Amino acid sequence: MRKFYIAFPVMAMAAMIVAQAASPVHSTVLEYVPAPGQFTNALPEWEDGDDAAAMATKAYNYMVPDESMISLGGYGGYVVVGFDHTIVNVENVRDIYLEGNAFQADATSTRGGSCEPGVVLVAYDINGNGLPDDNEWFEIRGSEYDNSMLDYECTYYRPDTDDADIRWTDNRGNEGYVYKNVYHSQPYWPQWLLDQETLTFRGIRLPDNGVDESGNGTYFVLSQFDYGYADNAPNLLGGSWNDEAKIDIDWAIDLNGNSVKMPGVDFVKIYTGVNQYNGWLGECSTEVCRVIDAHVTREGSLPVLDESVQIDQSVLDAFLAAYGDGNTSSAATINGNSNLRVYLDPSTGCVNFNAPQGGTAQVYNQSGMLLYNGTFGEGSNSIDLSGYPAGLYLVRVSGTTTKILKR
Ligand SMILES: [Ca+2]
Ligand SMILES: [Ca+2]
Ligand SMILES: [Ca+2]
Ligand SMILES: [Ca+2]
Repeated sequence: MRKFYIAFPVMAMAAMIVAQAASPVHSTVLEYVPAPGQFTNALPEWEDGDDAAAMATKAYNYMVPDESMISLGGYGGYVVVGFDHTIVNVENVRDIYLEGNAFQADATSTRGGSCEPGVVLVAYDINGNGLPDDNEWFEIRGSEYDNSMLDYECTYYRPDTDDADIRWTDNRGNEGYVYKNVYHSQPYWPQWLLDQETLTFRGIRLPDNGVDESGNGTYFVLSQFDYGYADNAPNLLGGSWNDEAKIDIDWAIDLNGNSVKMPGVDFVKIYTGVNQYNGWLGECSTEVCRVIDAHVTREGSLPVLDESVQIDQSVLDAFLAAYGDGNTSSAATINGNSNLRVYLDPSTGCVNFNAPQGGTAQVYNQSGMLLYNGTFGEGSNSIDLSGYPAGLYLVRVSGTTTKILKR
């Protein structure tokens, strides 16, 4: 009898493991915050009473079971998805397949048609808490990084009525509108965020990619960028997953723009990267369908994960040594171009660095105001930020800038 009781749970567990085999497709939507747009409240549909959590669940249901799509609205609107396993960074291979609704138009000589590039960030769950923490995100450096506005910020203002155009301003002195159009009559402001007077999104702003090829506003072509974005290339090429719709985890960079070797990815964030209004087409808005681990043995609507792909332990060790433990609270970053490491010691409020030779250092606040300017000698140095309020600071040491987050 005893043997029976021991054997039974073992069998049950085996059955459970089969049922829970990892899926290459994202298993959850952690956050869905679209910017205002003509598909906001429609993809997915907002219904009376839906709050942020309900909308995240709807976003997941649209993307995965329905194999449909969600829209992120205008510039900055975003979605954060998670997986039931870590997507492995395989050397020299694109690792994550991003389904969107981009297509190539026939009537243009341009490479493009409807491409609405979304910027991609990836996170590895360094502290293992099952959530993407702020310091765990790294941006995928796409082909347009050098042509982009970095540290961009765009604020939308809640309209007085559902029919009013929605005004925005940015931190470069620009302003504009997300215009209401005749094709989409629902409110464009996320209805579960009506208690917010403004919505502010931060990131990089990609260059405009829409061109009115007709010259009279009747035919717009949204061109495709070379690589590194969501909703930027057709999903399929010759019936197979298009490599141009995939990203390589090796394109990840830190806040200095330096390359980061990540062992893998647990979370993906995508936001609309272009802030452009294209006439009757409306605002550029990234659409996202499924986010998929590209290491599969079978593509299609029921892709199968290639379980033989495993994390490179030496890459993981090096990554955790650089970004784990004490660094998790100080947002330290590593300059990949030299051995210079500039980091905040949270206990003293001092920024420390070890310099191979003397030079000059500056500290700026987030608005670009110079707070400190001085010289330093070879060896270990320290700049005291303890008197400054919490926030983001740019510390420039011999011409290399490090972002320091003071909590
Ligand atoms: Ca890779
Ligand atoms: Ca985490
Ligand atoms: Ca769109
Ligand atoms: Ca699109």
